[in-house]
Amino acid sequence: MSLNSSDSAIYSLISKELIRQTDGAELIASENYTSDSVMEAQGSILTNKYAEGLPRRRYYGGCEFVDQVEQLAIDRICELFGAEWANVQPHSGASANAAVMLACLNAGDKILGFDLSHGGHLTHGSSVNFSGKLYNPVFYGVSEKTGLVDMEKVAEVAEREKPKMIICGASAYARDWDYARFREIADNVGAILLADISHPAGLIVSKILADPMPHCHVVTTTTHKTLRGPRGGVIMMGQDFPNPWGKTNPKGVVRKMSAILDSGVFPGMQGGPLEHVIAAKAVAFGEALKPSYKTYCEQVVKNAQAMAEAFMNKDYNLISGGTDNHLMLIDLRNKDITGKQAEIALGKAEITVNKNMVPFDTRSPFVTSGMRVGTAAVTTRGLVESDMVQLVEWMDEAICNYENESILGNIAISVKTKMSKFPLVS
Ligand code: DSN
Repeated sequence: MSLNSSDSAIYSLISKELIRQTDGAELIASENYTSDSVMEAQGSILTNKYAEGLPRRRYYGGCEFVDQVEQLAIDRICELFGAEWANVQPHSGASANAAVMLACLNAGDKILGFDLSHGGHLTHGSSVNFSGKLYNPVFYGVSEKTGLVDMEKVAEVAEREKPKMIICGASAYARDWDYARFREIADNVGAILLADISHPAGLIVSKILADPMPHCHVVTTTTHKTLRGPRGGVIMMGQDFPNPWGKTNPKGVVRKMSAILDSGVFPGMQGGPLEHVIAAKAVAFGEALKPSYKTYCEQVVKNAQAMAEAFMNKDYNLISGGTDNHLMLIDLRNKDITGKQAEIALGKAEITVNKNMVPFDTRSPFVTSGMRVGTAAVTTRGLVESDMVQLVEWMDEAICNYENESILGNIAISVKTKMSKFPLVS
């Protein structure tokens, strides 16, 4: 029976969301549009299957096909990143980080992460998150002057605090990372180095940004941002290695890090893996292995740079003065508008962004002084540099007239007309 016949309420809401996604310009930096093939895999009968364990080592029968699905996902992500090992079961980036921390840390251990209010992520030690409640977080941030991660500060805090884990990576940072320097700092204090590359993952595999694999002990990512797959997470290692704590298995053999991380995911953090999502991940990884994906990622960055320049030409203050990746963080304080007001006004103009704290922000996370904008999704729709300039024109008009419903309505019509020329999925 079709969904429309069996549950018209949900069918109707999905239809409305389809129209919302089709009509608007999606500039939330962490979102993207998957292909029809990814959605077909995710919407498949694999959702019916329990498969606790790993390929060929399950706690349930009937896993012969999901074993092959999961192995393909593992093989493809390893090929994509040049990784020796991967676990594709984490349900999200947050779950991936939780599993790594569970595997590598004890409650109360110190972790050093990028401050959430400077662009970091909740799971890198925020006091309202498991990572800040179970572990003992200390932070580094950006320099107020340059907006760049202050590597001197990273080294200084690491030396002073001797964390067990150092986390590099962010949710709202427009620049590349010096993974080699982070590793040096981690080695100096005997810390495990975790890179969370959820945002720039696609740009890393496309060799546009620096590669964390040779430098970081463990790498996590989501699969749905620049990677353009289904919502989910992955854990990887460039090279598997014996655990530094000398943990042994029941036979007295020192366990590999891969075994410890695998058990951090299951049974540590999760139960049955979502094999339908893992199938969709495999499809997305297959797509990312094609040359056309690299072309897409190159366009994402060209679009971000065109958009950054257009904003700066209109006197917008971009943290760090530009972007190396797919996103920019904009301090709106010189425009006399809060992040919250900008998000609402742009929403009325059919342009979706998120309000975001900026470094040294004095407003709360519910109000904020900034907004974060990204180009991954609109690039999937087919927009190019000249379209970015047009979008900035409209965003600026909306921000300057954020209380004028009629102007916002007119911009919405222009945005819809434009976006109607760019089909949603392929
Ligand atoms: N919510 C994601 C983002 O927007 O970056 C991170 O979890």
